[in-house]
Amino acid sequence: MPEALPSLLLLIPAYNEEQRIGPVLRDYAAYFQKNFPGKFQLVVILNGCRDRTLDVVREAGREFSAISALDFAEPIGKGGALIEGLKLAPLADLIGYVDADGATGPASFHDLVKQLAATGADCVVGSRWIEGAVLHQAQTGRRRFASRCFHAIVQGLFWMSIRDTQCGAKVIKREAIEKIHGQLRIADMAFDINLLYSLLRAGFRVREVPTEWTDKTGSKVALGRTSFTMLLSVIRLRLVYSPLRPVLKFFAPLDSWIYRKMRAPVPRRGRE
Ligand SMILES: Nc1nc2c(ncn2[C@@H]2O[C@H](COP(=O)(O)OP(=O)(O)O)[C@@H](O)[C@H]2O)c(=O)[nH]1
Ligand SMILES: [Mg+2]
Repeated sequence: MPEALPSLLLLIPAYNEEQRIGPVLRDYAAYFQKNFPGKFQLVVILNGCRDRTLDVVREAGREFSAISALDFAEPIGKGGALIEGLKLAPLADLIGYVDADGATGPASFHDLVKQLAATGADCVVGSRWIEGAVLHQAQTGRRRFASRCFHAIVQGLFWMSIRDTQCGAKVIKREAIEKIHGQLRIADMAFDINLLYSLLRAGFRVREVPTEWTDKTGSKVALGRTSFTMLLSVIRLRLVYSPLRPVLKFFAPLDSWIYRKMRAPVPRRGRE
């Protein structure tokens, strides 16, 4: 009997993306309909959008049946949206995610999927910071500087040796997601560190491969506030995996207060 073709679930977290997401959804759906032999599903995960993002996604869904939306009223953040989206892992063999602005094009994302099969890794991370990466439009100087400071801190705390943990394009095998999902708790932009560290701790192989990137205007990142909460989140995550873990409970009220003050999504309680 011939082996069944692998199926792919692509998640796109979206917050107030009415301006950027429409063409991206159509490009992805058309590309994968034409070029991907297995079943393809694209789920946009929205939360608390104050614009017409949901209508834009539904319009695209009427044109392409592969597209659907999950909408949450609460401000669960990009990480929270992905934690919810990853609960759909049983729907497919491979689960990936990209940003709503099309910074990673469909062919570049498809390349990550191919690399997963070619390298035998459990997770493939698109990277803008290793040799071979093609930056059609690089991030701004301030963002690149912040990115390298963050990388140095993350490397000092977790020793993962992944140069670009923050690129919005990743693809992971279903079994790996199912195994580590209970450890996902970071709801802000530092979510990726939580995901990657959990995968590595569980013994899964994470492979960083060069990708193509076209930075887009209209970023949702307020650099100062976002960097501060990301820093808080990675320190918090380090404590979760240390003998000092009980201290977190003691500081929980203060912790939640700071996240709220920063208008950032409060970390969840992990299930493990
Ligand atoms: N669901 C959800 N998605 C978010 C939130 N904040 C950002 N995103 C999405 O995360 C992705 C990356 O955001 P973007 O502004 O492009 O970040 P940048 O490219 O790093 O500046 C986009 O798809 C955003 O719509 C949020 O609070 N909730
Ligand atoms: Mg972007």
